[in-house]
Amino acid sequence: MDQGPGRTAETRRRRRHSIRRSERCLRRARPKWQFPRHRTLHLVSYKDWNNGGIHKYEGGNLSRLIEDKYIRHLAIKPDEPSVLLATTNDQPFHDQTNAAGVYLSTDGGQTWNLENNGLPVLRGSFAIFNPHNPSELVFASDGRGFFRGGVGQSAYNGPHTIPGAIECEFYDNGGEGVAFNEVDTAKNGEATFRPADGVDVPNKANASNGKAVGWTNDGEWLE
Ligand SMILES: [Ca+2]
Ligand SMILES: [Ca+2]
Ligand SMILES: [Ca+2]
Repeated sequence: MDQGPGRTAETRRRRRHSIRRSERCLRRARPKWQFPRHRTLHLVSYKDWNNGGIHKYEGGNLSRLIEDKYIRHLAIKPDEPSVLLATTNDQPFHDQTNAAGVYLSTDGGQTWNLENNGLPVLRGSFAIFNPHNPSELVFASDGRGFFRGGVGQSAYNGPHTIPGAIECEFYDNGGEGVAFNEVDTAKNGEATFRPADGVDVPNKANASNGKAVGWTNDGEWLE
């Protein structure tokens, strides 16, 4: 049906307006996403026969942290980025799985240990740090349900040399009930220092390292 010259002109005007509006939106949405060279990225390469494992991209360089090609998932401890948790998986039709279980590194991926104690199956979809309690691990097995565990105790900012002075605020990694016990679970003092822990660490100009442990109550301890 002939819509007449007026309708056609109106249609063209609307189309031009629509195109201009789209262009304005695109200009606004033009990506400002840049890839800073100082950004650290971890990459999991699953079942890559030549390059399988976990790679780290940092400062423009790519390095492989571990070569197990059955690593399926990686988690980074939110409050301690040097603590890494890697889950392995393999097809369940194998009589004997090639998955090795769960790897844990506390030194940024330089060394790894298998932490499979208590796990009835080595295949897993993922293991993560509980966001509400980063010292607790949650393992999602492939076929046997979920399991909870804990990150072992390890030196914070260590290893430390003895004899020598060790700052109280450098108590061990491991969390509540493992490396320390806090009666007042709220965090007093410097909120950004080891923020996941309830240990109270005020900034003090006259304290060694500029920090101390304060607000101690009966029954509280740290290691
Ligand atoms: Ca506290
Ligand atoms: Ca101190
Ligand atoms: Ca306290």
